[in-house]
Amino acid sequence: MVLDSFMQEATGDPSKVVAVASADNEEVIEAVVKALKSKLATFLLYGQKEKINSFLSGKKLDSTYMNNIQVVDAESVDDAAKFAVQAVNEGKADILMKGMVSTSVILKEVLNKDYGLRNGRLLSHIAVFQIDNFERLIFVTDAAMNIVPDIQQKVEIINNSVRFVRKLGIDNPKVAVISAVETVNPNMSATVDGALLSKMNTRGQIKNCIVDGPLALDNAISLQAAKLKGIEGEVAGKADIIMVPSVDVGNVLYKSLVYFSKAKVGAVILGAKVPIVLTSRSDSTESKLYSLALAVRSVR
Ligand code: COD
Repeated sequence: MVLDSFMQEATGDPSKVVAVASADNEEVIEAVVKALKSKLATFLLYGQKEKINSFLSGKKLDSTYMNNIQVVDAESVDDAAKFAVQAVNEGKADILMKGMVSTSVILKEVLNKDYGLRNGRLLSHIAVFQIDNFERLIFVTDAAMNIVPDIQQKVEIINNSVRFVRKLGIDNPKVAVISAVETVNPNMSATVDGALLSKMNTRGQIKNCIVDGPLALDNAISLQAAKLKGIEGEVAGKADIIMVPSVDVGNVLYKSLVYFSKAKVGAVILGAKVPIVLTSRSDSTESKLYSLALAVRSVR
């Protein structure tokens, strides 16, 4: 399974509508245009209308594509985020995408009690990595939303990720709850949570997946490392989902994979009324497209 296969599955039927918060930026328009050309979705673009139109006119799109774009003027970045979230709430769009707006600004709009996109569940982030010379996709959660989740939030983060991964075709994903070590140390809360989550899974409190923890990253993803340490079980060395203890750990893992390993990545926020594409401003066009494809694929 590779990210391009999700891309292929998501293209060709542009029936889903994406509301983009703050689209007045060349890189964002670049991704939108590529998505339009591969018939991934149609777009509602919020931001400074003149700027958006001038970027679009530079792309010389014919009317077939222009008919699939609507530009809505928003004076400020905050307004663009608010209008895009409201559009989703009113059923005008199926997916929300972050443009040139900061993560916290868009997330605060998403969490707004009056017009936000809460669905009674915890919202959490998942990133899907395709890593050269590594045989399977690796899912990392939560690298962007929940700062230091407690045990109940970790249960919800696992549930969100399992629901998502199952939609992509992995029926019984292996979830590694990672920490710096693979033994329980009462002074390291991530190890204690790992053991609890693992037990909750064997007792049926977390379903549709196999959870093991605590595991260190090496023995979660490498069978050889797991064997060397004498760690057995269905997850050690074979993890699909890496659940990190905090946003700091997740963010460093995300950026290490992208910058050191040149991994390909797509990412979405789960648990809201609709999937939210929350790539960072520095992410490549390719990464924005993979994220859109994952979002489209998960609502089909
Ligand atoms: N899911 C559902 N509801 C939530 C969540 C969540 N993950 N987080 C908060 N809420 C609800 C709370 O229950 C409350 O009702 C309301 O939202 C406000 O909660 P606060 O006061 O904790 O939330 P904020 O607005 O101060 O912060 C929420 C953020 C998501 C902005 C905050 O958690 C954050 O800054 N996260 C990290 C974002 C980031 O910088 N990522 C790294 C780079 S990509």
